[in-house]
This record gives sequence, structure tokens and C-alpha cells, in this order.
Amino acid sequence: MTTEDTVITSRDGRVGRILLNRPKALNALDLKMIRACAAILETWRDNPHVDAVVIEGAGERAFCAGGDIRALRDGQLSGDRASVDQFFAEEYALNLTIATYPKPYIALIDGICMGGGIGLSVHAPYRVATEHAGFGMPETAIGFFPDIGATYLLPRLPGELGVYLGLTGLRVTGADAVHAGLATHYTPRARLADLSAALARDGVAALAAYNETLPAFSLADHRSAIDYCFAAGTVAEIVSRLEAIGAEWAEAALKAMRTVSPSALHWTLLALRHGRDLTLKQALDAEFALTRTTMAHPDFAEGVRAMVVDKDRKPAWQPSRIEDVDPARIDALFAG
Ligand code: QUE
Repeated sequence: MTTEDTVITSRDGRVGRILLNRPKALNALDLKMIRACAAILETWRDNPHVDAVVIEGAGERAFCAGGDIRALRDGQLSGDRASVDQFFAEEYALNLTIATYPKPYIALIDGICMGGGIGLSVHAPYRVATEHAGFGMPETAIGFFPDIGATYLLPRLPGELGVYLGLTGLRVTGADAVHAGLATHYTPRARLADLSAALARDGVAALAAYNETLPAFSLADHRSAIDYCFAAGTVAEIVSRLEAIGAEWAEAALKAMRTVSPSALHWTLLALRHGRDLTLKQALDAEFALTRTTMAHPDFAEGVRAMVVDKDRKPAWQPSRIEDVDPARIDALFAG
């Protein structure tokens, strides 16, 4: 084990520890890291000395910002679909392993937790968020869709909160994540190291003593309006309901929706509605199929270029307006 390892695993008292250790890349997951997590979980599955697993991210900026989308874009553009498939197959298998793991799995989330980071945490029974946590599923901004089982998770959040988060890609705080059901416990950063040590000593019983009173849900006053707007059957109808609301939160949602890929809004809404009736395994399988069709659309390569590669934040979406998306083209992505 060296400090260059991008995943550092160790045993500490009653727990097995996983540290995502790529802080300069916001602990974004590459295939090697996914394999390291999957392998250690198999090792610990039947190890009688490991009562629980604790996963954390190195550094104060991120738990995990997502997946290695730059490599996925390169694979897609060079026609190396096998490498792209391999990444998603192993990432989604890890998501399912975490959801069904026979021992308590506790994610300590201090900093941003998006996309692939949500997949490493929210499927688990215990997710502790600090006041510096930021949860989001921003994939529409890169012309993709909320994957890693999010098509199962988001439709199960209260009301239409999950559709709101999945379409806009807006991030919520740690406290709001607990209110929304994305996190289960709220512990300030200043006490997180103590909690982590207490978990090694006492197992999950330690969580309660560090669970602090939640600040109010910042979306509480907008919950019913969010539910009304995002229950609409089409992206166009959601936009028109938001326009009619005229509140600040609705303007922010509209601004976000007008920035992200118009096509991605359409396929994300369909994927989230489909996911409502699926098991997690079925949703992950459907997402895998959807990676093949959505990534072949030019918006994926363009979105990753604009947001991650060149960072000009000026993607040229095709089409560029929500009303110009052809519904037949979106429906075709779900066929077969
Ligand atoms: C939207 C996204 C992602 C994003 C930016 C967006 C995403 C993702 C990353 C990311 C962050 C840090 C890295 C990295 C990728 O950025 O999913 O390789 O080091 O993983 O606007 O969906």
C-alpha cells in the first residue's frame, strides 16, 4: 500500500475502511478505483473481523465528484465501445453490490458527492452528510442522464423532488440531502474524524451520538410547487408550469434547464418515469442499455468537452432549444 494508491483500504478495529484517494480529481472514479472497491468488498464480505465498511473521500473538497467521463468520452469518440461498456458494467455491478451488501456500509460525505459518488453512497443504508456536503446528479449538463441507479433512486424521493434534481442537476446541501432522503445522518465536519474513530470502536451504534439536529429544509416552502411543476408529463409542460410560478426557485430551475442539454432533459424525464416501476437491478440494466444510445448522441461528447475538457461551459447542443427536440428520436433511444 502506498500513498499513490487511488483507493486506500485498511482494517481498523471493527471496520474495513475505503478511502477514495484522488483528491486533485475530486476523487472521481476510474475503472481501477471501481475494481479496487469491488475487490475489497468481496474480501470483507465473509471476513468475521469486519463488522462494517466505512467509505470516505480524501481532502475536504469532495467525497466523489463522479466518474471518469473524460475517458468515457475518449472511448466513445474513438469507437472503443468495449472499454466504455466495461466501465459501466463494473460501476453498476458495484452499485448493486453496495445496495445488497450483507454488512453495514457507511459513507461519510464531506464535500461534493455527484454522479458516481452518489452510486457509491446512496444505495447504502447509512450516509452521513456534513454542512460542507453537496449532493447532485448533474448529468443533463453533460448531455447524459442520471445513472448509477439514479433512475431507481430519484423517483423514490418524496414527491417530485427527484425529477427536479435529475432534470435541473441542481445541488443540495448536506442538511437538505437528509430532508430529501439522499442522506440519513447529519454530522458537522468538526466531529467527523471522531465519528469515524467511534465507528471503528463501536460499529454503527456510534452514528446516533453524532447525529445532530437538522437545519430546516431550504426547499420546504416550495415542496408543493415543485411537486406540481415536475409532475407534468413532458419537459415542455414542466417548463411552462415553472414559468407560470414566477418564484425565485422556479427561475433558478428554469435557468438550469435552459443551460443543460435539451435532448438530455427529454431522455432523463422518460428514464425517471420508467424507473419508478423497476427494481434497482432492472433500473441498472435499463441504464446500461441507455448509455449505449445516449452516448451516441453528439450532446454527450460535446457536453463533456464543454464542462470537463475545455471547461468553456459553452456547449453547442443539437438541437439547442427544448422545443426543437424530436420526441420520436427520444422514444427511439428506449426501443429494443
Ligand atoms: C456534469 C457531470 C459531471 C461533471 C461535470 C458536470 C460528472 C463528473 C465530473 C468530473 C469531475 C471531476 C473529475 C472528473 C469528472 O464532472 O459526472 O474526471 O476529475 O464525473 O457539469 O455529470
